[in-house]
Amino acid sequence: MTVRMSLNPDQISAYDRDGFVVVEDFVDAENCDRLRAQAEKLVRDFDPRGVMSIFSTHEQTRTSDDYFLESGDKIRFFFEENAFHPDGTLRQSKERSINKIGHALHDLDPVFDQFSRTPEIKQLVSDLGIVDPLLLQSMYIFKQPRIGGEVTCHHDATFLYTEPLRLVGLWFALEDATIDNGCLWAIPGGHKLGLKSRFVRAEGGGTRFEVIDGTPWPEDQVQPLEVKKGTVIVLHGLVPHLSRENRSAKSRHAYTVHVIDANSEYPASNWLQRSAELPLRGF
Ligand SMILES: O=C(O)CCC(=O)C(=O)O
Repeated sequence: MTVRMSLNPDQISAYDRDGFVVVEDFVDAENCDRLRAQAEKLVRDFDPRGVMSIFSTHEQTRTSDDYFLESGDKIRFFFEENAFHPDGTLRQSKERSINKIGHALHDLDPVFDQFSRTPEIKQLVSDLGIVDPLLLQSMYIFKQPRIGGEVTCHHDATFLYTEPLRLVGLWFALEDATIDNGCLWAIPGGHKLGLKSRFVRAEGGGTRFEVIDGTPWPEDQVQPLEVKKGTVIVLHGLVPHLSRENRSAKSRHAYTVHVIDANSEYPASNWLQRSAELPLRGF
């Protein structure tokens, strides 16, 4: 079987220049909806009692959260920061409270596995120089109406570092993403600024940020990436990006997969680890 180039030369140049490329109509509506339905089913089957892990990109929460730390080879559910009353009960329905599901959907759920391992995606990451791909992590991000939390400016290499760095992020819009409902924003060319920090496992347990370059991001250069359902935004591991709160009445569902190269070393100090029972796989 021959598989067409997934990216044309202009798109590859844009990725090299900007650190990201927006590819419209990469996924058809039916496949977007199939993923949404499967995420809905996973949430329906999830019993939230006992799980008080509130996801936040603010470091204190992440640092203390074992539920998060052990999620690299599991399907786990993380709540919006504002999901709970002070007494620990949910402010609104479970379905409207979850921030994201992560981080091994692509290996443990058959629908996500199939979606994540198409010849088109394989070709796309190959077009970007990933020689021996491994699917490292996946996330289903809800960006709930009204309470969808902010994701502060970061690059993915902070969390998923490899040596040398070979990391491509794929962000699939499962619904239209607009400024109003919390689309991605990125700094074009910001991947050339180098690695800012690493999020690593701390020696005594928990995690810490190892700062490499403490200068702030040039956030005045950030640009909104408003995209239609079915678009994939391809992100270089070093490109700075963020998303703002969703205060609108519309959700903004997205699915992300991060791919690394088996020829690069994946450090044991990275926060995200797997047990030997579920080794990383390619396509
Ligand atoms: O989907 C979002 O709002 C942000 C996702 C993101 O930045 C990430 O997963 O690295």
